[in-house]
Amino acid sequence: MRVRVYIGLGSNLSTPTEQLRNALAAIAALPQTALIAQSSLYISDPLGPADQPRYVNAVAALDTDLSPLALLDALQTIEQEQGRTRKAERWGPRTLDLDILLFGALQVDEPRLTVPHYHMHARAFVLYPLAEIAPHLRLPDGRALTELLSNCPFAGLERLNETSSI
Ligand code: A4P
Ligand code: MG
Repeated sequence: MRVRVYIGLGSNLSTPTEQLRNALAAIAALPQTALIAQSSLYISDPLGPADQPRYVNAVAALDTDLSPLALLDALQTIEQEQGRTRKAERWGPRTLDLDILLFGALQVDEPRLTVPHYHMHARAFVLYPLAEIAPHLRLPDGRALTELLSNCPFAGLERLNETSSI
């Protein structure tokens, strides 16, 4: 059954805008999946260790027949293909991070997968791109995206135009 899914994309190494554009093309090519919408790219101040480059973030909407874990596997394969190496440091720099933000109205709490993504409700670099492509969205717990945005300043974000590259 087709489910509407939202993916958060992030990168702060190796030409992040290119990483995100390549990842969006790879997501669009996934089996049993259609890329429905993609937000603008945003530059954002790093959350976590401050001694790392600024991030580029975006959000994509997909419709998929894949199960949540099959989609996670597919996204992790894309991360690996784009040179991601997992390091011990939490929230450290990375070439590509693909997070499943929402999977329809599903709530998942498994060792490999927590959905909704645990910090999405408080992250400007997730909420503002999400609002661009799904302004009327509600989380599975009933909270409206507009309500989350009103508690989350746009500070530290910068929207890029389509041809910009960093
Ligand atoms: N996992 C559990 N739930 C999910 C989900 N909903 N989507 C598991 C994707 N993966 C999920 O992820 C660790 C494990 O989480 C995966 O193996 C998967 O089974 P990871 O990508 O290896 O680790 P991580 O991303 O370093 O850790 P974490 O805690 O997920 O970090 P976040 O929350 O992704 O934050 N600052 C800015 N400005 N922009 C950013 O994008 N990103 C981070 C990473 C830190 N600071 C940032 C940004
Ligand atoms: Mg992650």
